[in-house]
Amino acid sequence: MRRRGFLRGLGQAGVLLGAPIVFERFLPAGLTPVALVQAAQPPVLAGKDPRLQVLNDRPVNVETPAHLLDDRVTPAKRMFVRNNGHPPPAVDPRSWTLVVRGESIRRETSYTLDELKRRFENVSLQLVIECGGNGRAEFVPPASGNQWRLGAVACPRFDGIRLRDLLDDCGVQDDAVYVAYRGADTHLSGDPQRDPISRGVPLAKAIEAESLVAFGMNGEPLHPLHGHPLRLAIGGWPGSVSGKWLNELLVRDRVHDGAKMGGQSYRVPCAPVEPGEKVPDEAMCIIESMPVKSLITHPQTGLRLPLDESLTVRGHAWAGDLAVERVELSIDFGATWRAAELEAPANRLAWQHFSAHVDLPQRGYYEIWARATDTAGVAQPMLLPGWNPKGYLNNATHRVAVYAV
Ligand SMILES: Nc1nc2c(c(=O)[nH]1)N[C@H]1C(S)=C(S)[C@@H](COP(=O)(O)O)O[C@H]1N2
Ligand SMILES: [Mo]
Repeated sequence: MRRRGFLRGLGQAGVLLGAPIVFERFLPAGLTPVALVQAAQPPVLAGKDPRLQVLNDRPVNVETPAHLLDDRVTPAKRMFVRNNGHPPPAVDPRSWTLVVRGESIRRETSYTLDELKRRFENVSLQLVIECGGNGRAEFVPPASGNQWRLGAVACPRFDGIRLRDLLDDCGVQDDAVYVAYRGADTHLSGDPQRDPISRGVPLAKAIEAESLVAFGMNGEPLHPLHGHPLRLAIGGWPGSVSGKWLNELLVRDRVHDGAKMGGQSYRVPCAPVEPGEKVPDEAMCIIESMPVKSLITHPQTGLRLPLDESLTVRGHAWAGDLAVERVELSIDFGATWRAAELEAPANRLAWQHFSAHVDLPQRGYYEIWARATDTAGVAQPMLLPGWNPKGYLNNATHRVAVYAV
């Protein structure tokens, strides 16, 4: 029943299948189109690499296997998708408006997309968007929610304007504390009064030069699943602050209290807890900067490599609001480490590429481990970081299996 509502009512089937269902009126109630039945074949998402892994189709949540994140700039077709509700049906960018309002705004103002593009300086920046729950699948005891493994992270180049230029245009009052978003997606319950998600960042983060209101990605309009025609792109913080299908900005005189700001959402215990412990809401703190992390994007785990062939290891590393100072690799389960070549980021809050040549001494099974250290001297943990009820912030070292044959 609910699935039928999802397919019929909200026109998402087109997005999922990549084509309208021509005889949709004859589709029996409750019958899922076979192309969407995971067991039969992976669902096809329009414009997406078919090798992405679908974790959930209601709402749509899709992750990218690590080896498909090898591009320096993540193409839209390989970017993970994290939806909390149902995306709006096809939108007309010409009639789209963004309203800026809230207790701490001087002049409530509405802009068309065209006005945003014409009136403010256009900038393009590569920014890391990583879901706060990336890596959740590894927590023990398990945490509920999408069982993301490694691939809820991407670093595309966003095209847009600076959020601060827009805020300046409306005038921010001295009592402003937080800048929050609302989007045009709808709550899973179908209740139009409820936002699927409405989060934000403190004013200081909102007015950083890298906090963007983006109308494009990699030189193209945003993909429908990534927020077309407008989204926030705020690097280094949990992806949930980068609101998609953006149609409202709220300049608040308090910490924003929208959907998924409170309770246990995107919050971790303010002080460490025992695995499995119940933590009261008052003892949970909002996640801000994401922790230092790295991902090996080549080779693909499980590689079988002739012993006489040299192995190139490649990947990316990022560190929330900070930069990455070094990346080290180990082929002996962490007994010894060797520095990899590490490049500077394309811009602040972009990920950094690393590479190294690795020689495997004899035939057999190896694991390549990667460990990044940020500019504050904090390194990734070898095993799981602090357990937390919702399974956020897993930045354990990435391990890739290689067989020398
Ligand atoms: N309007 C809206 N914005 C949203 C979301 C959403 O469900 N609705 N999901 C958020 C979360 S939790 C993440 S991790 C990022 C994911 O961005 P992507 O789907 O473009 O990869 O979008 C964020 N912005
Ligand atoms: Mo997320």
